[in-house]
Amino acid sequence: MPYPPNVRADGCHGTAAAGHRLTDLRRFSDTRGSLAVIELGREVGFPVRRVYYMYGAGAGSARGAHAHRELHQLIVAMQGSFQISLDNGRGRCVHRLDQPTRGLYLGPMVWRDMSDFSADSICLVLASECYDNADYIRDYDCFLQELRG
Ligand code: T46
Repeated sequence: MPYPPNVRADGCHGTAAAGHRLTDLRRFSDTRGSLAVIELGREVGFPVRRVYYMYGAGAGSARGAHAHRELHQLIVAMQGSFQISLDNGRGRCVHRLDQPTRGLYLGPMVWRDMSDFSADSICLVLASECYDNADYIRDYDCFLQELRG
């Protein structure tokens, strides 16, 4: 599945957690405020079949700790900020999402750990598939085995 044209690699080098990309969302700002756009074929390269969001993070909250076998996702910090650590079995990197105009694309087989949520954070996720528990790999050793399998 190709990346949309304006999606770029950032923050990580070489093989460090390949399978993800940061992308800048189009923004239209005027005296009324700002409007950001996520459109198929531009900011997102997969048809969106599901939208969910996380909010109300408590101090020390941690989420993720899994990878997906098939799922493609675009993650945006709509408000506030959080940290996301990525691992593709060959390299690792960490991003802090803190802008509503910055999206993080995650492809299949990337382990993610999310932490350090600000209390006001709202994390929006656009997903390529409906919820399927069988798509999750929640054991890190199994993740590595599947990568090498
Ligand atoms: C991911 C990270 C970034 C549903 O019933 N439907 C859904 O679409 C989702 C996403 C979750 N759930 C249920 C399953 C669990 O009982 O909501 C509960 C919490 O889900 P989970 O523990 O998977 O949440 P996170 O924040 O650890 O992970 C979520 C996504 O599940 C995952 O795909 O990549 O956000």
